Parts: sequence; C-alpha cells; structure tokens
Amino acid sequence: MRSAPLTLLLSAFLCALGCSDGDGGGEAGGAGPTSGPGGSTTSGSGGTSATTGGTTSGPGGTTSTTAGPTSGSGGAGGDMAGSGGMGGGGSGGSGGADARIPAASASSLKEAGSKANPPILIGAAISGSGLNDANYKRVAAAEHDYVTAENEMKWDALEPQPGSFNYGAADNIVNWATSNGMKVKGHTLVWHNQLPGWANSLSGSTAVEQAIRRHIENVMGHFKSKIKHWDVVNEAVITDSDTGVGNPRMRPSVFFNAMGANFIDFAFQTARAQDPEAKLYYNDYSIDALNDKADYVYEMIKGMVDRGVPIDGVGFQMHIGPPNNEAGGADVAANLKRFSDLGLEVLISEMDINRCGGVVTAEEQLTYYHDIVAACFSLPKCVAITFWGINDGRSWLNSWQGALCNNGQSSQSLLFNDQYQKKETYNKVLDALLGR
Ligand code: 9MR
Repeated sequence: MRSAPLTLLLSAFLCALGCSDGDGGGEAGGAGPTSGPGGSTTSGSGGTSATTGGTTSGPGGTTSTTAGPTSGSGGAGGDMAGSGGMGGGGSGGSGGADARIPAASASSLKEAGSKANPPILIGAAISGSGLNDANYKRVAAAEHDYVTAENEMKWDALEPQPGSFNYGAADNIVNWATSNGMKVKGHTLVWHNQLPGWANSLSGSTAVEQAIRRHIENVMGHFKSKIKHWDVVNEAVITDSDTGVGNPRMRPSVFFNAMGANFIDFAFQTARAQDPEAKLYYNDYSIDALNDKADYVYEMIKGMVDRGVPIDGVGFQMHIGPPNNEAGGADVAANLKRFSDLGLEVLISEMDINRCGGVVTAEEQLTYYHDIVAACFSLPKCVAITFWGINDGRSWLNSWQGALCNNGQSSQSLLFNDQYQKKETYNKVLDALLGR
C-alpha cells in the first residue's frame, strides 16, 4: 500500500469539502478588452467574401473591427460558478485541490479514473460501425466512462440540408453510451471541416451568424438531457505545418472569413445561452507541446477569459506523431498547467500515438503514453482523457494521408490490438492513472 504525502492528505481533506466533481467554473467575469479572440488577416485558402471587417490583431491583441456579436458583454448566459468552482484567477480551481490522489488499485481504466480524487473521466471515440462489433462494444464499455462520437455529430452528419436535421446515427451512439452509464461529449459544433456543401458556401456575416445560431440551438437542444459537455469550436488556428510550428494564425474558414475571429465568442455565447449548465470547450490539435500554435491558442483563450466569454475548458487532442506534433510529458505538464491557471478545465481529448513511418519508436510510444497521462493525472483540473478509438485496426490514422501508414498499414497507435487484447500501451496508461 502506498502512503500518501502530506499534500495529498491535505487535498483529500479539501476535496471532502467539495472538489470531487472536477468543476472549475471558468471565466473571469466582466467586460474586457474589445478585441476578438485573436486573428490575423486572412491568408491562404478560403476565399469567399473575405472580411466583414477583417481582424488585424494577433491573439490577445487590442483591435478588432469585425462586425458581429459584441465581446466583453459578460456572455449570454452567465457563468458556471454555481457548479462548484470559483472561476477565474488561477487559484487552482477544482475546489482548491493541488494534487490528485490515485486509487489504490483498479482493474480497468475507468475504475482507476473514477476512484481517483478528484476523478478523471476515461473516454474513447466511438464509431457507429464499431458498435456493430460485439468485442468492440465490450471493451469500450468495460474500460471507459466517457464517449465522443468519432464522426456522427459533425455538421455534415447532423444538418445535411439547411435547417433539416438528422439525428439517427448520433442518437444510436448517445443512447448506447448512456445506457452503459457513460457520459458523452458532443463533438463538434463549429468546425471548418466535415461541413455540408451548403454551409461551406455561405457568405456574409448575417448568413453565417444565423447558420451558427440555428445549428448550435438545434443540436444542443436535441441532446440537452443527455449531453452536458460540448466541443463548441474546433481547430480554429493553423500554423505552416501540422506540427504546430511556424506562423500561427486564425484559420481561414467560412466562419472566420465572414465574421472574423468573433465567430468564436459568438459560438460560445450562443452555446451558453442554449444550455447554461453545459461545459463548453475549445478543442485543437498540435497544441500539446510548448510550440507556436500552443502559445497562440493560449493568448486567444486568455483573451476570451479576460473578456468574460463563457468557456469552461480546453481540449488538447494529443495526436502524437505524424501528421501532428510530438510532446513529452514535461512539456505537456507545463503547457496544460498554464491553461489550468487561467481557471479552466483541461482535457486530453483525442489521444493516440502513431508509429507509422518509424517516427515514434515502440519505446518512445510507451514513454509518451505513460508520461502524458501522468501529466494530466497530476493536474486536478485535467478532468478527462479520451483515446481516439478502441483498437489499432480501426484507427483513423491507418488511412489518413500524412500519417505515413501507406496502404492501410496499422498505425499501432492505441491501447488494444486487432484482437482486442490489451497492449503494453494499456499497462502504461493504467500505471499512470494509478499514480505509478
Ligand atoms: O477520426 C475521424 C476520421 O474518421 C475522419 O475521417 C476525420 C475527418 O476529418 O476526422 C477524424 O476525427 C478528427 C476529429 O474529429 C477532430 N480532430 C482530428 C481528428 C482526426 O483527424
């Protein structure tokens, strides 16, 4: 039996007074500077009706001439302080705990996560096709208590025609998850990718704003009783490479091109108004390490917090290896800490570690899995770790251009092999979740 150091005992006492739900509230209230959440001038692709007043500032900059929702208004729906956190200010949030106490033992990932104090949700991306496979379902439900639909809640799936919504495939996943006692994170409300053609060809700030509002209100409304966690905006920032290095800037998209960077504030305010109880997250890739993109997103998120935009946390996708960044445990720990010091929750939201191309060796993969999970575990406001899939054979990486898995070679990126047996990667993750 491990003995707990004094800080852990102290935090256990404080948690007994109310930190165990992992809530952090979130936003510093009040009006802030008037800039959008960031932004650079539009460049590169995109191209429809650029700039209804394009933004000129960098993240955290001081000027924005973008038409659209006013920022700094305090948000559309108040804050989340009632759910437990003090919000704002970097006091450590999460009820004040400064360390997480591990379970003494556990026979599954979700048991290790749920018995930790404060607990940590263990998630997986779930696909509709996977749910036709009995072994997949068995492992998914046995090891996880948190679900993200891999594709079925994206805009093209849910709103294929303007104002016409199709919830069948998403409902299947949500109902399976809730009937197995799992929570669900909605993924994703506003994203440049997997948009239906009609949405991609919208132009003008009014049309785009109306489309965002209708989509968020309808989708969050449909799932209101079952989904209380949302990726509100996904991947709004780019760099010259997918690894998060070089020339970070706002990504051209139908949203940015029409509304400037204010589309982000607008999406969060609309989401908060639709469900004041829901946790609202920004989610992005290759912001895992301390790199250009992570720095830029940090300033962008800090600006939102300063302006009182209703954001509760940030998801760090943690796709490690090609085509995305590599990030060691110490780097991840330092990066997550600075976001959590803004009073926000942090989440590892899409973790996998790609071995295609030999860029990441087997040994490095084990070290990364352990140390990155440990970095999240050591931060009480790191509230969830989601793996992007269940077994290697179904990984998106196997067929993703840029992932170097030529002709569908296995990326060997996850915790279970094709026969759904636990891999050594699983053992490293479980060790880290048990504080070992
Ligand atoms: O795993 C998803 C894959 O099946 C899709 O083809 C792809 C299309 O964009 O999206 C993948 O999921 C992405 C997620 O929604 C957002 N972050 C990056 C993920 C991997 O590309």
